[in-house]
Amino acid sequence: MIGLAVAAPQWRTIPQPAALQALVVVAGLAMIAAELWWFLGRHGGGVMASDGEQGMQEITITVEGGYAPSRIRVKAGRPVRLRFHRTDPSGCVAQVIFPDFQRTLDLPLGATTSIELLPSRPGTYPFHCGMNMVRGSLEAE
Ligand SMILES: [Cu+2]
Repeated sequence: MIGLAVAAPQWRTIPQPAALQALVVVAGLAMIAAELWWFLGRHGGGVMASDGEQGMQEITITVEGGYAPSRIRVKAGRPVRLRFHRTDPSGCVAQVIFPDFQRTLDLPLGATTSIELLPSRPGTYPFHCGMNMVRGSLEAE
């Protein structure tokens, strides 16, 4: 029976005031809500692409931590040129994928890279980084 002597408990419960417990719970829930909003929510109403030459709709998207703007509104049935300007060194955003168009675009750091797409029908066409963590959408109306 060696080593089974009663040792002092390593953990003891320190009671906290109910108000403090409630505050921790509320703060935690608020952070979860903020995180869901950040990753899943729709931020703002989207930015309209501007009209360029020969009916081309154009917009420049800055790639820095995310896509800015991330929601791009265009008119359906007309070509769109998206110019991605990547300033974010993270390899995460080195590639942008357009699943509905079966297109992939490599984004060299510090450069602006364009892609032309034709959203033939109204709808929302998502795009995302290579790991599907950074997301945006093309909304054709
Ligand atoms: Cu990524």
